[in-house]
Amino acid sequence: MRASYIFLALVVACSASVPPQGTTLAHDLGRSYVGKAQCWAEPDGTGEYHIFNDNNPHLGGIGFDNTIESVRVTGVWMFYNEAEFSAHDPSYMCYVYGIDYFLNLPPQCRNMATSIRYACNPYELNGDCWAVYDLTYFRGESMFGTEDMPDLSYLSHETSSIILTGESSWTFCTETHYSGYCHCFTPDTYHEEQDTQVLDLAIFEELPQFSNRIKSVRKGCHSKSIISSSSHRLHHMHDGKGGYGILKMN
Ligand SMILES: [Ca+2]
Ligand SMILES: [Ca+2]
Repeated sequence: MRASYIFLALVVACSASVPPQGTTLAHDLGRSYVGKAQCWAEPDGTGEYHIFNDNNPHLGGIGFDNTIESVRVTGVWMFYNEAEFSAHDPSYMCYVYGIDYFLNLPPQCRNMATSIRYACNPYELNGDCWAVYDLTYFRGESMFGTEDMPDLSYLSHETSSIILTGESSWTFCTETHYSGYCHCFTPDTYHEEQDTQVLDLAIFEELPQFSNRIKSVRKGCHSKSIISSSSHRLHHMHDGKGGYGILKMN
């Protein structure tokens, strides 16, 4: 699988009162995380907080369930109403992205998160990367990669949402080894700059024509069929350093 990495559901958290724990994997791999989310239990960056560098499928395990109200993020972070990166009708899934971007969460996202997950490559902020999810709205199983992958069988070919970071387009195909019907997805949704850091991002929270049909992904644009980011977000806010989206389950 070379430079493609399957998301590991690591619990990596530290708090004001507990020394950092669980960061050894990054060191073991000779890498360090660039993705970061500081999450507070109260608005305006007040109250108890935890700093996350990687996914946490059960915030209740650190006594931090249904309480996050403000965040400061680098990278793309997903906040789910339920454990294991899940959310069901009538609840919400929220994403926040940016570079050292502070946000008081909007009402639908406050005191809601039960699991959180980072999107794409946690070791490189704007590396060319694709992430696929087996459910819409970035729920369920996930994997990401930084190179071609001729067979997305890890997700049982059930990709239903996609996030891209970096500047490269990626071509997703309905058959393995880049055959079948292929469509070019471009990271053109948001572009953030902060000092010398850049974050390019594309959000495809649904794949109406291709859900559960994608079987391979190849770097670059190898199709005349260009897929634009969908516009089904209930609400989205964007400013110079980052932004957020609110997705209502249905
Ligand atoms: Ca709270
Ligand atoms: Ca919840």
